[in-house]
Amino acid sequence: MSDKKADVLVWGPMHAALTQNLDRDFTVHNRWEIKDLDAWAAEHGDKVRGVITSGVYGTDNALLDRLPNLQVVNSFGVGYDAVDTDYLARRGIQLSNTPDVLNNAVAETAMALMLCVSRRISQAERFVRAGQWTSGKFPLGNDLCGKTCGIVGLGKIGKTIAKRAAAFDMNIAYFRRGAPYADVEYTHYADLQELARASDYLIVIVPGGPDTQHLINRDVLKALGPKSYLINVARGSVVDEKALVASLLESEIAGAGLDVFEDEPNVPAELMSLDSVVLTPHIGSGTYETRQAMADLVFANVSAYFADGSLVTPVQL
Ligand code: 8YV
Repeated sequence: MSDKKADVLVWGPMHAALTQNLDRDFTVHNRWEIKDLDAWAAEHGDKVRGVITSGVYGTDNALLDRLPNLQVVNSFGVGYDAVDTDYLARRGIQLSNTPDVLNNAVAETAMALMLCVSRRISQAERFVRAGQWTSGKFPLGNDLCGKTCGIVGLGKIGKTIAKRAAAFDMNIAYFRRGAPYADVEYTHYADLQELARASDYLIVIVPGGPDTQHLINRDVLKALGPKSYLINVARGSVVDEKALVASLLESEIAGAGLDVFEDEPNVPAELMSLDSVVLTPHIGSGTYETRQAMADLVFANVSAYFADGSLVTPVQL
């Protein structure tokens, strides 16, 4: 099985450490540098045994069809909704992701957005930079302390957020269809609108994909209410962005902190114009430490696969 110089296709530019390791140990084809993919596939497609991609790049079945000997896809990121897992399963292709190593960074991003919207940090900075402090007062914000943090998706990242929010003396509640989790004492809601109604901050951290498409719709936003905030650190697809824009324009909710969008990197112009919204460019896992750990974990998966056919963090397809 050991095949250190196996041909791998890298979908898009990657973390420098990962690029260096791949270049050293594998025969790398960089998809974004290939001028004529059709001609490339005709010449090299049958040699490629691995694909390295990310949660953002995903894959495309038409190109994977041209790789008849593909065995494994290694993805940089915990979410893999941009990869067609049914297609991989049908072809017996394995998949790995990078769980756990980014829990802290994404949870910190959620806390940052929650603090930013509640204390109007971005708006306050714009105020100072525009020289407005000398001629006016800045509006007050809200405490997090004593408020309810509603978590939609109490998985590993959701639990990490819960711990941090609890340290800010917030009440923690979560949505889960059916029974509550046995291992947590947070308040459980089996109904999403009820959780929204009870929440001052509704944090979205469920996986993307068809099961959660537009889970946060206009009704959920209306239930959240005019004094409460939406925070999305999951996937843009989970929130109906048109409904969110309408809710914000109608002041049905107080504001939103958004790290992800339906059509990244395009952000609706209406969101850009609202002071009640904080916008970040999908930086949830974007710290030096976490991206290094993700790069190392992707490489550990690629190396293990081509050494003995195993994966360190396989996705069950
Ligand atoms: C991206 C993410 O994958 O882990 C995820 O699911 O969304 C992010 O960590 C990463 O930014 C891709 O470069």
